[in-house]
Amino acid sequence: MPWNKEFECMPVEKLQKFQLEKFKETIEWVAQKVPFYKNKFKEMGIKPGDIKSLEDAAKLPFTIKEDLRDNYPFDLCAVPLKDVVRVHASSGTTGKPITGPYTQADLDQWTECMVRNFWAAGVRPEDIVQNAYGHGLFTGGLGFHQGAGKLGCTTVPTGAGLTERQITLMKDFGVNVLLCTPSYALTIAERAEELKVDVRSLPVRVGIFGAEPWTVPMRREIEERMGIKAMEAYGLTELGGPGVAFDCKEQNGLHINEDHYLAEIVDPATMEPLPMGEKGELIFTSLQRRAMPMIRYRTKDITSLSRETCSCGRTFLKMRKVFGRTDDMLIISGVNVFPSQIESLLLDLDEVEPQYRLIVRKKGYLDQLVVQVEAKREVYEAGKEKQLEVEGKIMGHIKGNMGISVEVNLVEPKFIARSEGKALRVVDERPKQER
Ligand code: DLL
Repeated sequence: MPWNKEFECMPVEKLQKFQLEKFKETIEWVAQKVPFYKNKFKEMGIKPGDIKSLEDAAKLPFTIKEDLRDNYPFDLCAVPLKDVVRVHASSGTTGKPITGPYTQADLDQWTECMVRNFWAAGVRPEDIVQNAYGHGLFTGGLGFHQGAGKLGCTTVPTGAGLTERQITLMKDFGVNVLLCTPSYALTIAERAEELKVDVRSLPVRVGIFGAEPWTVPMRREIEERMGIKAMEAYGLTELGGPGVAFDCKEQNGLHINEDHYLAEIVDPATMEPLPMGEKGELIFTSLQRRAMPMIRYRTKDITSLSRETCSCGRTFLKMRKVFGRTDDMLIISGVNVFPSQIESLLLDLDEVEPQYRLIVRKKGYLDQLVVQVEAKREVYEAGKEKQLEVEGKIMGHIKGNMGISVEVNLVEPKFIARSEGKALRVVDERPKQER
């Protein structure tokens, strides 16, 4: 069976018993093997034997990205390097990268999670899969590559970029499944339109997109333009990469691979656990990873969790689509603003392309948000008066829905650099010390 029905559909009580067993093993393992955790537990007066329930997670310290940076490259490793068979890394935008080492068992665990992701998205062994995630240190390329191979698909490892060649191969090979970031999917769709290739009439049927926040209207846009089902993948290097959570046919929340990851939601201001259903910061503890287990890792991703009976039969918790990252949150006129909110509003309007950037500037003491968005060709060519009218309409739409005043800067089609990986949505022009 390519998906793991035993675990994916396990009655919740039994699943939680399994989680507790693995949780205790992990705590014991890091307390013995990782000086960083050994010292932290000692400082807080925690002994592995104190962990008696899943709720006891709340007694444990959090792990943050800076801890990984401070312990770069391998000081959080729980195994000797001779037992590490692969290292991925994430570059980050500042400072040192963080590393993701794997034992062979970790790679097998990851591959299994990827197979679950593919299966739930409706991908089958006879499919031809084009993998346009970056191959290399980034976990997207190799993670999906392993899963597709294990499932028995025909894999085409194009990597990201060279968009025309992506389209040619998609057409020539009769590709059924496309893997890339949602923003790159949009780039591919747009380039195909320019080349007069009708992606909608090609055999490509499913996309599995992730690695960056994207809204439901963006999903619909991609589905419409490519004539595919746009499914989703979620994950992060610190926890092994994609495969942490995945979409099922409902496209209504991502199932978390709970036999491998214990999820919590906390209030990012107080760090107190929040009840099921409330929106906050997502925290994960890995349950079966050996090379670099993570205890209560702060993802900075904002979402909520729900335990519901899903029509797909899976009992795994669902996380809502990620709303944004705590570090992407802007405060404009005292209102918390996430780029995803602006994206949803822009996609409501027919006059603009789904290509935008948010520029944050300082005006006096206040932060000012400039929404730069591409006009549709016909709007742009209709002249200045029409452009001003559309800018006014966008301002009004944002003010009406979010209560904030923004400046709108309508730009010519193709003005904004196209993404091949994670799109750059926010450009912060404020002086560093004032952010
Ligand atoms: O982006 C792993 C990945 C590869 C996931 C391919 C899905 C597909 P990192 O580069 O370490 O790992 O970035 C992790 O990306 O904390 C989120 O902020 C964001 N992210 C990942 N998937 C999603 C998603 C990979 N589906 C960070 N929706 C995470 C929103 C996502 N944000």
